[in-house]
Amino acid sequence: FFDKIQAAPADPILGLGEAFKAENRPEKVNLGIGIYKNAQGATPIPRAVKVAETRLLAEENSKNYLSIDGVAAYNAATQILLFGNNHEIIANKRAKTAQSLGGTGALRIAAEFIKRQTNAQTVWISNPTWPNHNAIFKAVGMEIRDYRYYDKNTHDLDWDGLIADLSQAKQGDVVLLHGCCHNPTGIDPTPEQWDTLAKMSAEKGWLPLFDFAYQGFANGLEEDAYGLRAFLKSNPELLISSSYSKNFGLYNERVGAFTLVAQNEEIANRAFSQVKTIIRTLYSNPASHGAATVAMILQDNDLKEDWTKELAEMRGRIKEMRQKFVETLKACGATQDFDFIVKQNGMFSFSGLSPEQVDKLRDEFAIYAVRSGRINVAGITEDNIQYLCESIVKVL
Ligand code: PLP
Ligand code: TYF
Repeated sequence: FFDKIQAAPADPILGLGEAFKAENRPEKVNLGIGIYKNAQGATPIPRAVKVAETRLLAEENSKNYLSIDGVAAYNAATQILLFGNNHEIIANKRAKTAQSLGGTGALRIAAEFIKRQTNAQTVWISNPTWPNHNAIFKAVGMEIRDYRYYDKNTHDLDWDGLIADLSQAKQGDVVLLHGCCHNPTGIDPTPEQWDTLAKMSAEKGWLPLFDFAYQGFANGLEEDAYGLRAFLKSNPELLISSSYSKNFGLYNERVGAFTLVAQNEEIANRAFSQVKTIIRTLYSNPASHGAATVAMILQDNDLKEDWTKELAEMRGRIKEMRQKFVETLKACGATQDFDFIVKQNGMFSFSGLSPEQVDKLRDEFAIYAVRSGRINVAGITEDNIQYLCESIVKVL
């Protein structure tokens, strides 16, 4: 049965992690995979998570199955993070949320739901994007079109290209948007641009799908929801994938959520019954621990406050490293202008390094980055920044 099977290519980002682990040179620096790292280069468990986990362990008295859509309090808390307190959608019960296996799991639920239950044939995805976006929609057999996003020359959003390409999206097409902290470019639309896109979507009749994997990493939990909330004003239906891997540091607990917003409660319930059928045939019901942890934090004022504070610390460290990175590159003699790096949001920066320069950084200096030139700014520390910048300037 198996002898004719061809080997699959490695995931371009996860594969890099394996290579980094096997790297023996002690000066090695990992700017590849998108995980947060603190000033010591560690990926910590947030304080509030540790407290909640300890409490859960003491209080938990059954391992009974969760329902298909997971922990109810978690799903409710997810809607508050997305829409804001007291939003009309929550009062009118127009949204339904299912706990999922990370943001990836939520995207897969979304793709299955779109393919099986709507007439959409085509999904528009930014170019570039997180590689799994294309892979997931290809897996369910949808047609993928890309829209321009990044302007190499200005290191900024290619707004004209984006509008020109999305003008071709037809009524009923799905348009995938990064909620904030676009992966891999770090460039997000401005509030005015979000407003324009939201209006365009409503006029054209797209089905927007928001991928929200970095809420709180750009400017704050509320601020980062601007784009989504702009869309909610004029688009009665949309889909959202949430991930708590980064903002709660719960990567390996696999916590995310799929949310469906409909015109009214009756439609939302009917559509959501099909979502539950999809989940049932994928994994039946989700695991409890990560979602119970998030729910406990978001329902407890003190824990929530401490988590929000720690998230602000993470965001602040990344911003500080962006600034230092640009300054140190200059001090090391870089002649190019890298000021654009300071303006980008979240963990990632499109550095402008070519695939050949990235290869050279790895081969000659044990510095690992994605070949697209994407670097994880959170991987920069006081200890490695000088070596990193000297090496980059040599490669340039
Ligand atoms: N969407 C984007 C844009 C991401 O960068 C990631 C990365 O982790 C995900 C979704 C998936 O997140 P998760 O690890 O929760 O599956
Ligand atoms: O882009 C990143 O680095 C993160 C982590 O298949 C990631 O989003 C990368 C690849 C992948 C899953 C997660």
